Amino acid sequence: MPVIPADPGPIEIDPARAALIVIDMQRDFLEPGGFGAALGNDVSRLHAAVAPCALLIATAREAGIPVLHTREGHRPDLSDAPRAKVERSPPGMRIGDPGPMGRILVRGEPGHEIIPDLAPLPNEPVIDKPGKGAFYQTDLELMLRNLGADVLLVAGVTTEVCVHTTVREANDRGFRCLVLRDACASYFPDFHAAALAMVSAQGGIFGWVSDVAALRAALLPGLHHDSRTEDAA
Ligand code: TIU
Repeated sequence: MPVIPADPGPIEIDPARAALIVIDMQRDFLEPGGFGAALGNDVSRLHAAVAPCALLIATAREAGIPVLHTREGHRPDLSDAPRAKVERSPPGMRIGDPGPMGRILVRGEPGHEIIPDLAPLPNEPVIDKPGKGAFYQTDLELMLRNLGADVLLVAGVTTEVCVHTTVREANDRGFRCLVLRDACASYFPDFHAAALAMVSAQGGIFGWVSDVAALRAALLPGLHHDSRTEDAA
């Protein structure tokens, strides 16, 4: 059984009982003119997670681990968008307002799509969620129970908002969560670091934290080039 080095300690993962959840890697958060920018953020800060996410997704696919993608967004009539959330952005840049990628954070618009580098395969579920947590008002838990998953690999944006909320929701539902630090990103580097520290503190109060290379080496040992072996030879 693969064992992944992690904080606060190693975690054993059965690929047959695991699922990867990639959170909200959408144009609306990663590209200029979308929801993230409308909230006043420097969206370029999220780009560091793209290549690690791509390698993570490839690793899961190679290891036979189901990949699920989430998207944050609302119905075109905004009936599922709470007033408190809509009014958080300045007028003209609110959810539903027109922007360079279509109506901001609205399902079906170009900005709502997952970035092309991380496009889901046709057989991979995409879960549309109205909130920050991927379990709130979605069928994600039903899908995970049907898959027999009890451990979740979690990546995406932003670390302290949608990733954290989802990990907290999953932890309370009895899923073990392994967050891949380099496959997550935040508009605030300090918050990214603090959010990861909060997951693994107190003996792993919300879960475990590792990185994509460590996970890949454990799940796909045949593909792992181990320089230590070479050094010893
Ligand atoms: N604003 C921010 O950091 N995040 C969000 O609004 N949504 C997600 O994290 N996906």
